[in-house]
Amino acid sequence: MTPDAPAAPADLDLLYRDLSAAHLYPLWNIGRELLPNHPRPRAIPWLWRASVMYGLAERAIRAVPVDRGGERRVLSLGNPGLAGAPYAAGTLWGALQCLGPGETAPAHRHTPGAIRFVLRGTGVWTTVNGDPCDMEPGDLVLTPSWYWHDHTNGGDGTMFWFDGLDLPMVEALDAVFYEPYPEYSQPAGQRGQAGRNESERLHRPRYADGAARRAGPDPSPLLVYRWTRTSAELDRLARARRAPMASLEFVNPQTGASVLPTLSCSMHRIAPGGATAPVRRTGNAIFVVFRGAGRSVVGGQPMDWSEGDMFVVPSWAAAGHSSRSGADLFELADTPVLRALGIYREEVLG
Ligand code: GTQ
Ligand code: FE2
Repeated sequence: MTPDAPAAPADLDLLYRDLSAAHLYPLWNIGRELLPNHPRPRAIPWLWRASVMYGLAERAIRAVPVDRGGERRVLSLGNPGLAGAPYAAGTLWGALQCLGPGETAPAHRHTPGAIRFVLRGTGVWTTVNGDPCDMEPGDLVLTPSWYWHDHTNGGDGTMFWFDGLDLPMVEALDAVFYEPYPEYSQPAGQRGQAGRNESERLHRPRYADGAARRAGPDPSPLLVYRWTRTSAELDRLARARRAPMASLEFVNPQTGASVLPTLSCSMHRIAPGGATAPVRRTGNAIFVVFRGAGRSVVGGQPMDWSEGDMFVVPSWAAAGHSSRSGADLFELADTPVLRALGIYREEVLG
């Protein structure tokens, strides 16, 4: 087709005015930001220090009770690139949750799925769809989408753990549902009694060497992965590989897929003196330092971290990790979604 002569500027102005009034946008004026050559997440690489977070959490314990309405004493990681949204990255919620002795956070359920990675303290259990799961440092506890859950501190000290949720993702899909449990909490009995930690009686933990290659629609039927097993598996992988970093993914024991349809959980053990090649991947990730100290370079930005710190690796930002003394890092990512949609990519650099 031969194009007509270009329109006069006045005609164009009129066209744009009328398009705008009709709520239509000409793509040719929107430009390339709609389809950049590679992902350009608004979230930036960022680190939250334990030395800052724990002090504030202790103050929150003294100042704010846990009950219906607030539901949880949670400090959410807010990425400075996200204009005040309480999200660690565009797709991920990350937070530090704490519960004082004798406190119970009320039971509820929601379509966003959640994971807990335990950091400090003892004596808390999370009851997941009627199954009280005891929590100890290094344990991973799952609360899949629409499962009832409440947290009880039956011990005499404060307990802290990392929460990860797919909340921003489910919100972007306009699929958030929420419901309070009809009672304040689910029946759970006391610690040490029978009828608790049932999922562990029925299923054995399973780990993928490196990363799960598959996503699946079903959450893992095993609700708790214990640190002693995870750590032993990391030792085994470290001995077999002799790489700067041993990595495993917690997987569904029945299918080998990531633990939740939307979220993957991994553990990395950096060998003393180890330094990994930078890698970039599609999808966002939150890292939680469980043990040790070290440095990560994320999108060219060096971040020195130590125990309890949390940091974000936004999609497609290259990340390399190193540690002089050795370190254990927990990682939460949205990889299963990218894999399920056929848009996962990764690239090793350097
Ligand atoms: O523990 O149920 O960090 O519902 C955010 C929302 C934790 C929880 C969070 C939640 C929870
Ligand atoms: Fe919840």
